Amino acid sequence: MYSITMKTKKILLGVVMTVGLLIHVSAQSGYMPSDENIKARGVFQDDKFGIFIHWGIYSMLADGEWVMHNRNLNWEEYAKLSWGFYPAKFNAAEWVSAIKASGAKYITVTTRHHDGFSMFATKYSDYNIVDATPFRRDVIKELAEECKKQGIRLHFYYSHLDWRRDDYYPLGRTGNGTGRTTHGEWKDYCAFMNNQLTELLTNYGTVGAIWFDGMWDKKNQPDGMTAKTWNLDEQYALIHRLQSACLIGNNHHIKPFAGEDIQLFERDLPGENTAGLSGQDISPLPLETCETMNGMWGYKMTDQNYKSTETLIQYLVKAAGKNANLLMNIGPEPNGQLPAVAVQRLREMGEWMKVYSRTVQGTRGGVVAPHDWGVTTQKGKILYVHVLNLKDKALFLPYAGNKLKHAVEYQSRKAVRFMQDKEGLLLKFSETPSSPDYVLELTFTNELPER
Ligand code: JFZ
Repeated sequence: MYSITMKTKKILLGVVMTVGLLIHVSAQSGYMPSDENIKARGVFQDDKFGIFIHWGIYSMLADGEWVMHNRNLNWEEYAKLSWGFYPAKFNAAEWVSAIKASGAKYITVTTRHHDGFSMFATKYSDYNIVDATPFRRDVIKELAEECKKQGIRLHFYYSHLDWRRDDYYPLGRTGNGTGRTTHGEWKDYCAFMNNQLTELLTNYGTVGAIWFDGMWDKKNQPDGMTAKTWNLDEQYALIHRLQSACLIGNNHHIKPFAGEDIQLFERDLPGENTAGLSGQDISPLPLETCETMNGMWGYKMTDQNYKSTETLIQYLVKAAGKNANLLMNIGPEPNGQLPAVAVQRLREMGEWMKVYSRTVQGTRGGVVAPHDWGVTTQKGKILYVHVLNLKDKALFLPYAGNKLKHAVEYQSRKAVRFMQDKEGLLLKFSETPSSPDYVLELTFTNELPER
């Protein structure tokens, strides 16, 4: 009798310990986003448009943010760049107002990229903008204060991958030629990241999102893409504990892990994969795709191949039609200025947004699926039809079951003739649709369903 009880107790204890361990190990596995987090996801989707900033000491070499890896630069030699980094023309107020003028609602800035240099004041490494440059200013702090002042949200890019530290070990596919001869412990690297994330989520006010990147570096290792290897459960739980509304996104190019609040795509709209980086399935999380204005993320002197304002507007509209945000990148110059062409693009996008922002921001992907001719967005009973590419003076929309009350050209408010039957709607235009985006506003009798 006694031995059975003991045995039962032991089993019970074992079960309790296992459950405890499971809960501990996978802290974010049963992740239930807080009410504030859910609300922040809605705000994020309403924002629709953000500006990505890739800036670091690599900008001085003017060959993109991958220069350390691409040219196998020795980590000790590369570090000497920092003592020449004096971005005399950096002015957070100018950045934020130029960005705001575009209609973008948030900025995602690189706090630490793969080269391992921290662009903020950190106690956990001397290799940072305050301790290792003559500039000695915490540009992330200045940006955070200015964003708050001008009412624009701030997101932090944070690299999981490091080409410099020796506790980033075992190495992955990149950064093998930066001259590391010693190696430390992976667990120390994980602790280092969490310490820095704690600083970023404690010292800079409200952080809209943490944008992780670099896990893909260990794709070649059997466990290289697991939450366990990267300590994601603890890391994500820490972030949500510090700021529960902070959205976590990770540019790992695979299905989101538990604890992530948004799903990221790179250089392609969700569902497209022309760049070969975005083959992942679309999850129910809010979506964001990032794209460069020219061809590179970090400043590259020889890359002046900027996309036209028309292309950028159409890209934003297409993202909105696919229910995704667009994060459009700028690589500031070594002196701290945004490239003049980028500022001009921002201004021109802003001109368009002054008129059309309501057909994009605050909307969701429309009930009529994206097509070659364009996309739709919607809010309540209103469907915005964005005709991006059509030579005809008429357009058929395969949507029935909701009576159309009236249709107008968005800007001129001129009525658009239409016919509706059980197969859908035929819209007839008085002119051929104009570029970059001929927008129609359709008001229905009932709320539009989600696509
Ligand atoms: C990543 C970064 O490496 C890049 O520097 C930039 O920050 C961009 C937004 O995100 O881009 C990638 C991601 C994955 C691969 C290459 C570049 N990959 O899998 O080889």
